[in-house]
Amino acid sequence: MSTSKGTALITGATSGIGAATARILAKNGYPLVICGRRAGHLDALEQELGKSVPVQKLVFDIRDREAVNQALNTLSEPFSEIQYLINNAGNAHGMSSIQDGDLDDWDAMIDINVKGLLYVSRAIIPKMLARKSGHIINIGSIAGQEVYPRGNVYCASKFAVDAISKGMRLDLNEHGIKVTAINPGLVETEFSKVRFKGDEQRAAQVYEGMTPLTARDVAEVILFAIQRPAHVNIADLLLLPTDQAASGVIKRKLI
Ligand code: NDP
Ligand code: 8X3
Repeated sequence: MSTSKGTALITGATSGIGAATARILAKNGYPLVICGRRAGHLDALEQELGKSVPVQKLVFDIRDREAVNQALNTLSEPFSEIQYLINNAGNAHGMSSIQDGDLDDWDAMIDINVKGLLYVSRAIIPKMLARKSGHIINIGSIAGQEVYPRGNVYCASKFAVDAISKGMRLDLNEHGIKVTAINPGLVETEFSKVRFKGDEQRAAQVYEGMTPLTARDVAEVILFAIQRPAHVNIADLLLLPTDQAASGVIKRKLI
């Protein structure tokens, strides 16, 4: 199985936006490194996509710095030269007023959404620098552009992703590496189930009476960013459902 396309590494490929991105990139001939904690989900995705493109799966918790380095250092040809790094892994944990916040939830959001993204990036960037080529795509959020009630620490983690994307773009500019920030509004994935700790009813309320983005909608934009010519960089993009104008401004049909 040969392909002339660069390899893409996707964190959080076991569900939602990451899995949809893996599928669309495989369809377009990109070799893949798919990452996440749920080994069974990665096995199934590897089975599905491995028929079209070379696929390597890596099981690690992005919070664990040693595990990140160990996993990324095991990569061998054709997976060792990552051309596209898609920093997607992340979640919200809980939704409480700041005075009621759960410290474990806060740790999870900062450790996964911010520090995990940094650990993976720090491991991959040196090889991009050596080649003077690469493209980093960070999945931020509308929550990184505006703070909403009880979004506090999740919003802070996504504001951090926004700052990291901007910082990466400045520092990597002279090395010919592109940095893209894609900031979606409401996307129906496992996100709300994780945020509300498995409470499916509460999760469903988030999308009630409106049409959210699908993971595939976001994946299509990621593919579009990747497919731009070498001289074009989609730097920063806010992608909203038509029914959403701002975090708290959502057109809902009365049911
Ligand atoms: P999902 O819950 O469907 O996917 C989250 C992914 O992150 C999973 O693959 C999960 O894999 C991975 N992940 C979570 N924690 C860890 C960890 N500790 N180590 C490794 N991987 C981890 O949600 P989405 O697809 O919606 O979320 C993807 C990104 O999009 C996130 O960064 C999110 O903040 C962002 N986003 C989502 C929006 C939405 O409305 N859904 C809107 C804007 C941005 P596993 O559990 O197997 O480890
Ligand atoms: C996810 C979108 O509005 O639930 O980042 O925070 S939101």
